[in-house]
Amino acid sequence: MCGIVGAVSQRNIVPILLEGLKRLEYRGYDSCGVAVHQGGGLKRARSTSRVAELQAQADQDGIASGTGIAHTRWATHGAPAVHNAHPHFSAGPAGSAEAVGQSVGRVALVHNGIIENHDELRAELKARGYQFASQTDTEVIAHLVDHYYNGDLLEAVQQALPRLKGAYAVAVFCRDEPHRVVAAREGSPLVLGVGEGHGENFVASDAMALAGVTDQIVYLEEGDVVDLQLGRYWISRLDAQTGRYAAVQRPVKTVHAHSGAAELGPYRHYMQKEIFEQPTAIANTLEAITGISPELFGDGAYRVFKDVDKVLILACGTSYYSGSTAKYWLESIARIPTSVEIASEYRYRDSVPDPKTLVVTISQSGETADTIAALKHARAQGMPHTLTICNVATSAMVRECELAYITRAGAEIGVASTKAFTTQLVGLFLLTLALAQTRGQLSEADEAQHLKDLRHLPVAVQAVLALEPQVIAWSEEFARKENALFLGRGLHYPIALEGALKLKEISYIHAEAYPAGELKHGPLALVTAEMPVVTVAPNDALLEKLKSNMQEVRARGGQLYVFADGDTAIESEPGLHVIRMPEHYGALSPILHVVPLQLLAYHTACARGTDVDKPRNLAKSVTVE
Ligand code: HGA
Repeated sequence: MCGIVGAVSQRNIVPILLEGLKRLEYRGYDSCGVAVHQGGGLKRARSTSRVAELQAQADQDGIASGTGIAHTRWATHGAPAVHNAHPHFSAGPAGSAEAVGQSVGRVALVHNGIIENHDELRAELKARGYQFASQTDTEVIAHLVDHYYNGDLLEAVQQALPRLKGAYAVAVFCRDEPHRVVAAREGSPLVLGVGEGHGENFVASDAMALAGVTDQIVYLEEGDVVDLQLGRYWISRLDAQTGRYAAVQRPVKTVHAHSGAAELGPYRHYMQKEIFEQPTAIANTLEAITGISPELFGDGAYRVFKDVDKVLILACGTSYYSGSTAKYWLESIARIPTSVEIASEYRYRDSVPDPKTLVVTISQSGETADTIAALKHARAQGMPHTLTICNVATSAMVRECELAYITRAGAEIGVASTKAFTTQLVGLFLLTLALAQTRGQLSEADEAQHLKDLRHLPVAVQAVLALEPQVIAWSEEFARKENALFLGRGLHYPIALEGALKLKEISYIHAEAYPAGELKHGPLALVTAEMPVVTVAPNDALLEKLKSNMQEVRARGGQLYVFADGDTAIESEPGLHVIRMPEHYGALSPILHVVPLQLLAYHTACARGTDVDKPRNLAKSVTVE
C-alpha cells in the first residue's frame, strides 16, 4: 500500500527518503515519486517502475535538498501512470500569479487514503480556475491547500483538512517556505520521527521507513496535524468546542523498528522463506507461555473475560480465515457463542450490538483500514471490550484495543500471508483456552495436554514441511489448470478457504473452497476430469462423511488431491492422489493442514512464473478502505 516519507533537514535528505521508500517497497506499489524544495521552487521525479529506477532518475536530474517528500502509490483512483504518481503539485488558478504550470508548482503533496468527496471538490476547484493534471482524488488536496495558502502552510493545511471527507495521511511542502513540511492524518497511519542531528525531523507512514535514521517516534493520533521545521516540530488538532486548532502533546517513544530488509538466505522468495520460518515463528509466539491465564492478553483481561458472554471476531482476508477457524475452537472448547464477520461488511450493516461481547480484531500489520474502522464501529455501537491478535506491537490496532496478544511471526514481506496466519491461530487458540478457563470449561488435565500439544507444534510443523518434494510434484500438474476446488469440513473448512485464497492470490488460478457436504448442493456441477479437487482430510469425527463426499467427486471423474492424516485409511488409486500427513493432531490440526496448502500455492505459482512476493494488483498492509 502507499508509503509516505517526508523530511526537513540541514543536509540532503533525498537518500533517506528513497531508502525509506525501499523499506516500504515490500507492501506492493505501482508507481513512486519524490519531490524536493530546490533552487527556489519544486522539483520532482516520478516513475511507474521500482524505487531503484526512481533513484537513478533523481540522481540524473540532480535532485537534492534538505526538504522533501516521497511516496509509493498503490492506485485507487486513476490508473498506475506517471501523471497519477505522487507527489502532486498545485499550480494556482489559471490567470493568477501562481499559474506557473506543472514544472514550477507551488504546493507539493503526497497522500495515502481515499478522498470520498473528490468529485465535488474537483468541480469547485475547476470553477476557481485550477487545472487538473491527474485522475487521482489526491490532486484535489494539493489544489485546496494552494487555494487556502496565504503565506503560512500550516494555516492553509488546517483550513483545507476539514473540507475533506474520507481517509488520509498527507505530507505537504510549499515553494514559499523552504524549510517546512506539514503532515496530517485521519484514518491512515502516520508517525513523526524526531531527528537526532542536522535539525532534522521526519514523517513516515511506518516507523520502519525511518529505521537507522531515528528511533525517536511519535505515533500521531487521528486528527493530528504536525508542523515540521528545522530543529522543532509542533502538533495540533481541531478543538471541536472552539472550532480552532490547539497544540497537543504526544509521547516520544523509542522504537527499534526492524528495517524490513530481511535476507532471503537460501530461499527463492520471501514467501518460501516465511513458510519455512513457521516452526520458529510459532515457537517465538509461544516463548513466554508457562501456563494459561487471561493476563496473557493484558492487565485487566480476567475482569473483561468474566464480563463477556459472546465473541465477535472482525477481520479481512487471511485473518478472516484464522478467525473462522477460531470460531470452532471457541464454541467447542470455551463454549462461548462466537460470530465472525468480514470487517468491511460489518461496519456498514445494521447489527444488534451487545455490550457483553468481546470484540476481537485480527490483523497482521495492525493497520488494516477496514478492520480498524470495524473496531471503531463496534465500540461506537456500545461494545467496549476489545482485544486484538496482531503481529505489530506498535500498530494502531494494538493502541486502539483494550487487550492484545502480539504474535511473534517477525516481519512478513511476502504479500500472501503465511507465518502471520499460523501464529494468529496460535494466539487465537490461547485465547480460547484463557476464555475456557475463565468460564470454568478447562480442567487442569486439559490445560496441561493443550500446552503439551502447543509446545510440540513447531516440531510437528517441521515434519509437514518435509513433505515439500511431494507437493512440488503435484504443483506441476496444478500449474496447467485454470480452476481448482478445495474441500474441508468443520474446523478444516476455513483451512480449505485459506488454501484456495493462497492459490488465487499468487498463481492466479481460479480456486473456490466449499464445506465438503455442500458440494452436492451446487459446485458438483463443475467437477470434470479437468477439475483438481484438493481435499483436507484429517482423521477427525467427520472423516467418514468426508470420504463419502470424495466418492461423489470420484464418481463424476474428478481428480482428488488429498492431504490425509497418517492414521486415516485413505490410499492412492487412479484419480485419487494422497499425500500422507503426520498422525492426527487434534484441535491444533488446522495449523498443520494449512502448511502443505501454502506450499502447493507457492510451487504452483513458481511453475507458472508469477511474481510470487508481489502478486499483481495486491498490496501488503491494506491501509485504504
Ligand atoms: N487515492 C490515492 C492514494 C491511494 C492509496 O493510498 N493507496 O494505498 C491514489 O489513488 O493515488
